[in-house]
Amino acid sequence: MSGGLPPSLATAIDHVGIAVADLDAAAEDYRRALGAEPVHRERVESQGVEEVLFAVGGSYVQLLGALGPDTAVGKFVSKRGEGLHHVAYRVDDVRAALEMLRAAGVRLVDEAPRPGSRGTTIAFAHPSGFHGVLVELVQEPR
Ligand code: V0V
Ligand code: CO
Repeated sequence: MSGGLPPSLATAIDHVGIAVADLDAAAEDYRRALGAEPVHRERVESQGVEEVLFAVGGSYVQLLGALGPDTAVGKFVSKRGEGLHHVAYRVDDVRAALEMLRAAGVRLVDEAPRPGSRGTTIAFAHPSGFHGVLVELVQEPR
């Protein structure tokens, strides 16, 4: 199935981001439903979010609470309600992955990598290129 295609973009699903209205309440619901404690909690001021992470296999579920109404997640929750906010693909090199998307004609949100949580490096591609789903690229700390 590789005829004519470049090397694949990603190595795994890093996480699924879920926008929630009340982070503490959502974290408790997920804790009970998944039967697992959260593995990480962090405020990422530059993205206007606070996250709670649950590990599932080698991937995470990322609950996202908005730090204010004018943030990406704040606007999302008020317009669309709680739910799937983005799918994050794990890549070896965010800068190279952004170039691959650009070469494929995919509309980008970020022209250059930015800091994410856990010391990761991240970048976003627009939902229009992925049939309505916002896409994040994640490079783990080296
Ligand atoms: C908005 N729209 C979305 C969407 N957010 N569609 C799918 N998935 C989303 N997450 C739709 C919205 O319903 C509207 O559709 C349209 O886009 C314009 O909405 P808007 O509220 O005016 O939004 P924009 O255009 O101002 O911004 C949307 C984008 C923005 C995606 C460009 O949210 C953005 O830059 N996101 C990247 C940063 C981010 O999301 N950070 C939070 C996660 P209609 O009504 O026109 O049909 S931070 C994170 O994950 C971290 C730190 C980490 O993992 O480490
Ligand atoms: Co994310």
